[in-house]
Amino acid sequence: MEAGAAVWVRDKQEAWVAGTVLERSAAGKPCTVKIEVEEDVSEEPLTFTISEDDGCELEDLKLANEEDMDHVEDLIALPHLHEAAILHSLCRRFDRGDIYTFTANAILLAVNPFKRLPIYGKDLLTQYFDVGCMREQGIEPPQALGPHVFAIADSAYRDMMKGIHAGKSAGMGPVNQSILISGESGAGKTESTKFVMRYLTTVGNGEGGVELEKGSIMDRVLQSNPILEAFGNARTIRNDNSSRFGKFIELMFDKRGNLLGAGIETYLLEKVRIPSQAHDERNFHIFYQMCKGGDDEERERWELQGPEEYHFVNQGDCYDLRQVEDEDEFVQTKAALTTMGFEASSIQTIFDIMAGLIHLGELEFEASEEDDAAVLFHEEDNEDCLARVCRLCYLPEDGLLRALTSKTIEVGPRKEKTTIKLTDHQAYDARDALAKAFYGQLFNWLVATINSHINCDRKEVKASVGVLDIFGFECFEHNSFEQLCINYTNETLQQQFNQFVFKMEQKEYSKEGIEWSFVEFPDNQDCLDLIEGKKKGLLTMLDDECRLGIRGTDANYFSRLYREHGEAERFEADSAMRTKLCFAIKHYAGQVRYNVHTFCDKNKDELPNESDVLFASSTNEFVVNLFSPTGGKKARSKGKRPISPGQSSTSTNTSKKDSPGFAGLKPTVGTQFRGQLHDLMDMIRDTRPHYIRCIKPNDNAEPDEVSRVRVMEQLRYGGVLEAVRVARSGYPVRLPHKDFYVRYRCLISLNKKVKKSRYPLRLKGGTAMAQKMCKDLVKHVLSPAMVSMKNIPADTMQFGKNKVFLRKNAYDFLEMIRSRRITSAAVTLQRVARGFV
Ligand code: AD9
Ligand code: MG
Repeated sequence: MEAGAAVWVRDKQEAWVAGTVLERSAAGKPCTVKIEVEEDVSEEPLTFTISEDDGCELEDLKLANEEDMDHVEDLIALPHLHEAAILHSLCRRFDRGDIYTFTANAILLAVNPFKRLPIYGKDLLTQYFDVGCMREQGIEPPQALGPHVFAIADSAYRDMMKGIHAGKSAGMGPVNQSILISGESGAGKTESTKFVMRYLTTVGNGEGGVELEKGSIMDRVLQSNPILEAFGNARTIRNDNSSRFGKFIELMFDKRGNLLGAGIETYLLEKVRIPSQAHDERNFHIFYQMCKGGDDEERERWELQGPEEYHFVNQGDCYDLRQVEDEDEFVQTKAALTTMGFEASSIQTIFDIMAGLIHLGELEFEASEEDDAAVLFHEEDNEDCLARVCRLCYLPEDGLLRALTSKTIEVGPRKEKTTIKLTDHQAYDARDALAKAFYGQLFNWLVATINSHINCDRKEVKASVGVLDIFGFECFEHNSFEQLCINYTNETLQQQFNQFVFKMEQKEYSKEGIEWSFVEFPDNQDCLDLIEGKKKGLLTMLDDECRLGIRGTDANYFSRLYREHGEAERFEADSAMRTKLCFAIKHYAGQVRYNVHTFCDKNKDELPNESDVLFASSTNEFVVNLFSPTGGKKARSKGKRPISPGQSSTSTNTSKKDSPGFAGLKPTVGTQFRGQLHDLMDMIRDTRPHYIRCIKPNDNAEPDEVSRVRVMEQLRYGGVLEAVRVARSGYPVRLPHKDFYVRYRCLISLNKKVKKSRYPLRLKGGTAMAQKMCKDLVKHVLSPAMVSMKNIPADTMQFGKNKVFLRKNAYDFLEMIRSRRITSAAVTLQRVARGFV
């Protein structure tokens, strides 16, 4: 390292700080570095020793890039590529308002600005589309547009269109695309999803331009967002608008790229939020919207006052959101339901039931003096309340009271049915379970109905773009079964990313015999095995415990877990944790401590067993259908959908692969969820993935504030550095030899000296022959053109056993000149046809 060289020095508070080498050093000799603390005030110079082998790649000291390189739009272009350089680049760009940065075009890093930026308007959207069109036609756009969420949506759309035009056999990769959005809670996944959807619905609007007609399929697809957010999002301490369910939206297009419709699959709604919320958190938005936003008539009908009054919505002691007013949101929710095509009577029933659930939380019980059985507390008040709940939920009063205070069990060898009374504690549990089940079924029905309104005829569909917005990684002070499932999802997604970016690349290169230096990547397979392993995974062991019925307990489960996994690398449970029935998992994104209390109940997710009879006796057909075994089917009748709405949430669906948790009984939540996740991953495997990795710059949701340590953590556990390395050293495009030859043979005229007859239209012979012809074509035509026209070196293409591997720049160049060639040939043909030539 030369004296005066700019460097980065590892730092606890700032992650990396800038410094300058004071004295020239040689390998093995000490190197003195002066750190630039604010305003160039220097502390004591720090001394580093550089060993023979390390060169400048010391653990705590890295060479900095020149200043003008800090703003690169694609991290691949960073000359010195390490964590410090990536972090610095992202932070400098963020300071300038450039929140988006590419990694090899296929991964977009998005740093949440926590403020509205003027970068999502119609004009800019159109510009991204126009630039995409120009590039497709081989025209260099007059102005370059930077990395953007619209750019990644555009490239997914264009890859899909290329696939449609080329057909599957042409080796262009899968036709269907997916955009996988990941990041911590509050990092910006849902916002990004909405921008992607806006882009795709707009460009899929055919002749219609950027204005979406009210009630059109595009408009309806977009209106699914406010509905799902009202019923499925809530304020948490991490995010005011936190998604409490995961979703995969598949947008379907015809052969011309027009949007035909969409299908939505949802995952694991956090129903436990209905009866209880942590401090500073809220229940689902819809309850506050109704309490605050209903007009006089509605409030009278619902008998609702402010949300402070009700147990189910006041436990977090938090009633407002920082950036939006619930009253305004309610107007939007209602408008969205109408645009979507929900009938007025259904909308009224949904809101009635919501209000009924709020009142259900007010029902209180006490132990009767005679036999300790649960009876209504303060009978008069609670009888009014019971009547109110029953009016709004369309349930018979005696039936509801019976379902909350008694249960039927089978006794004796003949399994005779007998009814026993519940204690007051059990009555409260029954109340809460009923509220969760009601809400969960209603959410399922909403998703199913939305699906039926945005559905399309599958016969017309040529390809799709799927967008995945899953709940972000979570680590609270108290983490339960929900967090385990959420973090399990994120592990699965991270593994998909690893598999695509690292494992598959490396496998493919060695299979094809491509020269390539291998990159280490953070593998999380062992963590997934711990959670979902078939025999002894956490979820399987939980199912085993639940199978024991009342003999299965959380404490037993914990003991078995500890016996089985106590020594596992990813598992931890020291004695202090064990006394509290806690264990920790070392996730890819950090260690999370879970408490197994309530795991069994949550996994079983049982309804009070009187409730079947209760719901069947409802005076309202809607409620009866909601809980009938075929509930939600009505919404399905409109046509075929790729995703069945019955599968749209936790409680109704089973995977095609996994057998139910217990033979003959309702599958457990864990089993269903694992099945759903596996199905999702199977589906994604058949697509070409595009990634958006959202980054949260600080934990306070503050604009213009960056915690470098937090950003670095997210870069590190997301494997961003390794992904950049792989992308830079890798060959993202690969075409089978024959396809490569057929595709680029049209460029032989670039070299006038080459005899056309040497390159026949069709290739005869086997793979070896095809490889030889491709090598010839590259050597004599393509490489010389690349070098002379764009200064692209020849090693940007390599020949594998079956395929030609291309770096991104080589591929872009070839595509550009090929498009030009095809366009000019078409013009000549037209001129000939019109008699001009
Ligand atoms: V969670 O896992 O559902 O809890 P998300 O979905 O990752 O989380 P979300 O998209 O809801 O986070 O973003 C959190 C908040 O950040 C939003 O409510 C906005 O206030 C803010 N945000 C995110 N992205 C942008 C953006 N591109 N521009 C402006 C943004 N604000
Ligand atoms: Mg979200």
